[in-house]
Amino acid sequence: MAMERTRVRHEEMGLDGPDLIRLYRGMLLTRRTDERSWTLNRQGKAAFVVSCQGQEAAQVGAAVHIQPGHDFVYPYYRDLGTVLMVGMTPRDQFLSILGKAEDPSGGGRQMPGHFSKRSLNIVTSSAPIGVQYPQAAGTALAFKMRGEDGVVLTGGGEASTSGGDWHEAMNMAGIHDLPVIFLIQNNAYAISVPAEKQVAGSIAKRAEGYGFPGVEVDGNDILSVYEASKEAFERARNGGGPTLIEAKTYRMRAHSSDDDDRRYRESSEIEEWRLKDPIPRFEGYLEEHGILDATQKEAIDEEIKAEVREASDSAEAAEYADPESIFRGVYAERG
Ligand SMILES: Cc1ncc(C[n+]2csc(CCOP(=O)(O)OP(=O)(O)O)c2C)c(N)n1
Ligand SMILES: [Mg+2]
Repeated sequence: MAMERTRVRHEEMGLDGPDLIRLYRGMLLTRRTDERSWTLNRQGKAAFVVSCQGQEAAQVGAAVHIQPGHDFVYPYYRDLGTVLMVGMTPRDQFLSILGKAEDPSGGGRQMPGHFSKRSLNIVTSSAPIGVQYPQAAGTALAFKMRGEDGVVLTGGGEASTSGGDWHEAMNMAGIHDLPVIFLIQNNAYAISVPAEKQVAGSIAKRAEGYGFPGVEVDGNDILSVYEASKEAFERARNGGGPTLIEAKTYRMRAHSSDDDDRRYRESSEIEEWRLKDPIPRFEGYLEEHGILDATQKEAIDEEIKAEVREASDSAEAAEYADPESIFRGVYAERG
């Protein structure tokens, strides 16, 4: 009797080798773009940057399910991996942090991390934490009223769930069974405030009170995020309503380029989490299953580094935003 080979984890999820490499490349492109952003900051060329290092799995594993230009995305400032996966480019990121006129997010006049690109239905967030949530629920309501099968992905950090906006949006989503996914990246800190001083109980379990499913996943394991998000997207697209996903992860860099995290956390804690870095962790999985070897890994990294370098050079060479444009979109212009 022929023994049937037991299917491995990714096969159970319907993923093959090329699918896994796509996820891997998404995370690596995010990491290299993020690293380059820090370099541009330290060189004095980019005034301010926000980093997503450590959170790539939580972002890429969910964003891969988005249908760009059809679904809507309401990201938060740390969602570089999300927006790159949906189709923004490393050049878009560099144009933004360098204040260049071509920046799609705000013509070089918007605070970095406030991602937007109209063609991809990526909607800019405002600076106050959590305002994206009611907007996302509203867009999901529009999809529902029009009878369209679009899905809205929104998210933020664990501290964004302490504000009223999040609860109001969760309630609306629950009442109207809206096609919206709340992806909370619980990265253990809100600037210097540890999660235990910010979050009461479990975030994931709060969904039950609003009448829809909530799941907690290992946010540093891309396959766990992928699987939970796949189910959430299918449910939303098929009229089954919202999902809350709490991805447990860790912010490996300081809050922003203006923050000194040595003042509120031990470097040993960061080192511990580095061992759970989602990228080497996924490399281990890919190697174990014969999908990636050392030579291929190096080739992919070289290719991505070259892409990022080129994007950075091209953004540096682009024109700065015209200072005269500062009031555009803010005040009415004289006719
Ligand atoms: C309403 C409001 N309060 C405070 C701030 C200042 N602020 C900016 S980011 C941040 C931390 C948010 O932490 P979290 O939601 O966990 O996201 P993370 O930065 O950790 O990814 C705070 C307090 C703000 N922008 N808006
Ligand atoms: Mg946080």
